[in-house]
Amino acid sequence: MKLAQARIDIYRADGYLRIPAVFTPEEMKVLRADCYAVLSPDRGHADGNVPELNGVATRVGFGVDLDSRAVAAAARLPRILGPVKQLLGERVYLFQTRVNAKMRRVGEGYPWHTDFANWVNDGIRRGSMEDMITVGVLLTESTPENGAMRILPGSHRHGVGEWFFDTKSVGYQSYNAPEAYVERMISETPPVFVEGGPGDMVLFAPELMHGSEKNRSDEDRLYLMFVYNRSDNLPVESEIRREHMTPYVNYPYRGDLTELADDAIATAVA
Ligand SMILES: O=C(O)CCC(=O)C(=O)O
Repeated sequence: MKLAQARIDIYRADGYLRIPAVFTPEEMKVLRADCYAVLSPDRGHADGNVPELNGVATRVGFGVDLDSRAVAAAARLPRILGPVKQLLGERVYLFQTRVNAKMRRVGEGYPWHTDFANWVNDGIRRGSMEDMITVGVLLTESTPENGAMRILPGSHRHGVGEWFFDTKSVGYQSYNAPEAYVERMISETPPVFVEGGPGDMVLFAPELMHGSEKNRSDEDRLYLMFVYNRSDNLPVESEIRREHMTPYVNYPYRGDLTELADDAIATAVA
């Protein structure tokens, strides 16, 4: 798949782009089942999972593709890699795969931040929208009540923004935006919820401000996230400034990605 110029223009102006109905219901069934399995302590790479601060559920499962052939295939589908290569260039690798789980009633939120404030501290030097991109696949409904991601459209134009080293909010080391900066940014651009249903996709830039509230509903909310980076923008080991609870935050394989066939999820599980 290739993005039409009008969609590229929206992405560049707003720092994000929603694309509805990218996956079929059958594909979603497979991906969702695999992602739930990854969130359980029985997964192959159980050291990829990070718990909620309250300890009652898994918050994020990293390295999802290591335990799911369907997810590994999804990350290489032309529907995703086509647009990613249009925006970043031909040589890209997977920087990170993760499931952001927000379990019913217990899944906590995320303070406002830009992802690149975190990744620059993981040794990545360049985080513009031409260098990196996150592709989020909605595995469930995403609503304000169940903790849909909120973003500030256009905020990527401020670059990585202000940040502080936060060891408290979420239970692991992260870099979040100071309150006064968030207030200033919100007064400039009102937040927008990333609402949608299973199979929808959202692309967003590393310098886009975003965050979310806890899940107050009786339904789980799950996103499957793929982060792509240009192959000439690898992390610089000597510039890593935070420690992780799991080895799979900076994805361990760095080979250039090539597209599979469009039915690769079905063939991965056949
Ligand atoms: O999953 C969410 O609600 C927010 C995700 C987020 O902020 C992130 O993964 O950087």
